Amino acid sequence: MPSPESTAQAFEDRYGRRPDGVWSAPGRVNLIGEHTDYNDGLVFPFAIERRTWAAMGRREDRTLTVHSGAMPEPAQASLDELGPERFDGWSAYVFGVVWAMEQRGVDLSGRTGFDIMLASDVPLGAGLSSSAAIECAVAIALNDEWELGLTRRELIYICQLAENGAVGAPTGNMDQTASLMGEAGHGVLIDVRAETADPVALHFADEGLELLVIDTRVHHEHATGGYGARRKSCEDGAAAMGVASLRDLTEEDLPRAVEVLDDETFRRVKHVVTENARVARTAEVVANEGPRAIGDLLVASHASMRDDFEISVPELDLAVETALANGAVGSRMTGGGFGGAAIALIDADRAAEVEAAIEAAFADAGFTAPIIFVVNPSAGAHRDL
Ligand code: GAF
Repeated sequence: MPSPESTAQAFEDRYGRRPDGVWSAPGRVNLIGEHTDYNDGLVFPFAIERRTWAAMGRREDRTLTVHSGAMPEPAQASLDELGPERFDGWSAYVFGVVWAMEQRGVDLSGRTGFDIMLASDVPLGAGLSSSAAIECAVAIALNDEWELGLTRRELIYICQLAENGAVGAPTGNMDQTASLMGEAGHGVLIDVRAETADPVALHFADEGLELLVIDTRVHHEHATGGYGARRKSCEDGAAAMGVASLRDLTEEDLPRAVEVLDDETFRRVKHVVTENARVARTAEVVANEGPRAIGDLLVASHASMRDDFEISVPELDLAVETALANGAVGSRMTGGGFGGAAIALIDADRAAEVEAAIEAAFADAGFTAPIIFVVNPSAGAHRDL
């Protein structure tokens, strides 16, 4: 497993000098609130202990370089020639942040470049936000190195712009918000429209609970495919209902929506509207009754994604069904869908049993073996060294 010190050492081995510092940002699990963020809605994720570390050192010229143990080739760019069309593959997550800073008003003239060494233990393509972890680690590192004084809120928008404009994935900003605003032992209750991100205590262990992640290893891609199509359906649904965004609708509007919208658009809209209500309810229930009481909300969220938003896959459904059949308090797919991971809230003393049951069910179905691990609400992005 990488650490701040091992990342600093890797930087030194590669560049022949110590880095100026090491910064890190976490991946996230979304407890509830899927595809609500780009609809100005409510989301309730938490930062996890798996992180991306960025060891950074300033250079004297205007060159930017990035190395990563996970990637065979290093990448290079120049502060004089930044633009999404110049970024190749994974380096867009790094150089895209610099480009996005410039787009949002940071003056790059007179600044010098940097070298970066990245290391990460956030699984790639598992729906745990490995991309936001890179963006946010690089953003907070540059904020310090260039003494920009940008707020976390501004860094959220910069990292989202990197994702949308440089990587080309039309996402909302849940992942960047969770990574930058997460706190140990807390979820982050996000209201995208109000631009708030409030910590809510999430003490699973106090109630003898654990949150399992079941990585189905079905890879997904948000820059192409279904994610953008779902976003477009939501925008079409809002326009047909005469509102600026689906956040303007409540469950009381659904009888009118069923009249106005075609069946598919209605079901997309219904998911978002009911999911916003489930997020608000989950935050209330967690605060008043504790996490053991949120199981039914998680299960209803999964059903809505499976049947109405149609972003689940058989592996995710099997993980959720098997977890529930083996006593999970609640379970749902997490993240953008079309693959990735499910979560299951379980009694800690049943963890081995639930894991074994899911592994056996996947083997019986002929699916690739899942990777299952426990996550805890953890600290957001920060400087380590
Ligand atoms: C992905 C996106 F990046 C988020 O912005 C969010 O829309 C999520 O899918 C679905 O809730 O993680």
